[in-house]
Amino acid sequence: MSIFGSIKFVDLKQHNMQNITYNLSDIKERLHNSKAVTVLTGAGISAESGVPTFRGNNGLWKNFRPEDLATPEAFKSNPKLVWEWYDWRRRTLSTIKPNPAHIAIAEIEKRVKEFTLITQNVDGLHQLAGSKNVIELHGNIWRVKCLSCGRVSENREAPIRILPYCSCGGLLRPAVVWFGEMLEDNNLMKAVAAIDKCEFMFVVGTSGVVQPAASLALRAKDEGAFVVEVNIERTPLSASVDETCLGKAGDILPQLL
Ligand code: BV8
Ligand code: ZN
Repeated sequence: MSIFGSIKFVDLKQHNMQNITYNLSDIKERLHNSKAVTVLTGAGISAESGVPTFRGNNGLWKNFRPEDLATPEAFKSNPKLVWEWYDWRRRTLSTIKPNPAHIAIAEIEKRVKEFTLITQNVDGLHQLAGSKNVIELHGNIWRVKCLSCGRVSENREAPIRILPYCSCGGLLRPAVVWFGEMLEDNNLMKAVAAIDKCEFMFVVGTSGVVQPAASLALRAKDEGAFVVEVNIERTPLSASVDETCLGKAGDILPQLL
């Protein structure tokens, strides 16, 4: 049975923890005393690099509905439109650099005994910033997968020929996880294992809408970790975490070093 079955999608309502307000120095102290740290990031951590988020007012989805583009059905019915959207994102990304938030997370990894970064982002900016132990829950926009032979390869062409084909003649798709698609089991297993053993977790720049990623934050809380959310606004996770630091990730995270 896939790991999926074992991930309980926790009902947010169960978690109406009172927010205990901690100041940054207390968070810093807890972080530095933690042996195992996990970070979950979403599109908000790349916002200050200039990558549009998914649900913000300049969000990627503003002009499209997720079901229009990021689904296997959409790709099947209109691969050209879906590739035009990904090509536009790849071209935007090819001029973009990691921001201080990405860099701070890569620095924290160097200072912590056991560190796991779980990202929902497909932009590869964490690796560019120097993060090593990265689980890309939703895949990576710079990898492509052949629909015929299944080969996954790196492809950094920007612009990419539309439509792109594999050397075997098969049509290529972005190697990302679309809505309605299963996450790769081993990614999810690694993420859950890291969550279950961590003492401290950051949840940075995610609206907490997409599952099963959002549930990972609640699972960490259930397993006794101290969970700190960093976001410019409150989210459905805010009522369940120990602390929500309201502000830009690029301002808050570097202060923890
Ligand atoms: C699946 C890749 C099994 C493609 C993406 C319950 C259980 C299981 C499934 C579901 C469920 N409920 C619903 C589902 C279905 C679905 C889902 O979650 N739907 C949502 C919309 C309700 N989930 C799935 O389909 C997943 N698969 O469950 O398979 C299965 C299959 C069939 C049937 C049953 C079960 C697959 C989901 C993966 C989808 N792929 N991306 C691509 O990128 O093109 S998701 C996409 O959304 C991105 O990865 C993105 O990262 C992710 C989440 O969004 P966020 O990262 O949170 O971004 P967002 O814009 O929403 O928020 C940004 C946040 O940053 C905001 O809060 C903002 O305030 C903040 N911010 C902005 N600036 C800053 C900042 N914070 C700090 N500093 C700043 N400067
Ligand atoms: Zn092929």
